[in-house]
Amino acid sequence: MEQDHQMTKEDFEATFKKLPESAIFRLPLSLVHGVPLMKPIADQWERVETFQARPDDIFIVTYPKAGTTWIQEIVDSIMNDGDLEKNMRAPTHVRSPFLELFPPPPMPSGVDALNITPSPRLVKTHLPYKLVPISFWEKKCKTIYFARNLKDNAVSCYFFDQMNKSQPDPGTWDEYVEKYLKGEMSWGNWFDHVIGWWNAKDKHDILYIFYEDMKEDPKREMRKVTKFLGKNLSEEVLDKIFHHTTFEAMKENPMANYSTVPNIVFDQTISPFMRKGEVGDWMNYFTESQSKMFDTEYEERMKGTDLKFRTTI
Ligand code: PPS
Repeated sequence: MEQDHQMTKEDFEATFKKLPESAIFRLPLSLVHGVPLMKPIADQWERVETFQARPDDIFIVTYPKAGTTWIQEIVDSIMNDGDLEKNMRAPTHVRSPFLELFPPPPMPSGVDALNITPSPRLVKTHLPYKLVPISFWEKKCKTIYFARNLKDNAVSCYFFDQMNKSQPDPGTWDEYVEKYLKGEMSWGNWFDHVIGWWNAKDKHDILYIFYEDMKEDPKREMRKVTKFLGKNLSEEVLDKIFHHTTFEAMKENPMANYSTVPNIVFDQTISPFMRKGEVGDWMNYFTESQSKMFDTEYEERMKGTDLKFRTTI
């Protein structure tokens, strides 16, 4: 079903072109309860905080660049019982609106888009556990947390921040790794995020899964998601979903590759949204000393948790 809040790429572009670049692009981040967020989110925080969940909402939660779009496509496919025509109804951000996003009007905010999305809604958020609207838990919504290892996550963020003008300028890779480890990033520190959600997983209806596991054996992980969502799909349907959600298929799919976002915002000539989709790409960018610095911080920060990540498969 087409949804009312779908705007064309041209509408998007026209809106951005009307505004001075300095008012919308490369803005510094603002703190919300100690977490750095994009300024428009901080300015309209009350709208996020008071967001009303519905009991059949499915929350898809990630740290940025952990593979959100991938798990969104998988969840939508499962919810459509493998009827992939339905996945082609609209781009990812319309099928699964981004709760805390506030693009310049008249583009709808995530909250406005969600308010007119029919149930069951697939709600995307990058919020750390401590910032989640209370209504999430009051309504006992099912939540899928998709996590990716620190090093690949950092590389993916670096390339994204170069092409995505709504984020602060990433600077050089050497500058970026320092900032990344300190958590001076949109949505804050990677450790706080992955550990916060890990600790929450037994208190709520949360399925915590990993990018690396999904790469290793997609159908095994998709079966976990299917079961968690209370669905029962045949192997044949799972096969279809597997083929539909490979990196190669999604890179070519205009409803999944963000080609509907104008270049003025996502300049995919700098770096494509579907960049590499691999585990271990970090080895192409980290120097030995940067890798050691990350390993040291990882050991320190992960002490006392049984949460484990793999940086290779
Ligand atoms: S965002 O902007 O936070 O929503 O971005 P997000 O979707 O979380 O992350 C984008 C990265 O996920 C990779 N990706 C995939 N990997 C494997 N298989 C599939 N199907 C897939 N779809 C997206 C995408 O390539 C980005 O990772 P990098 O490492 O940059 O390639």
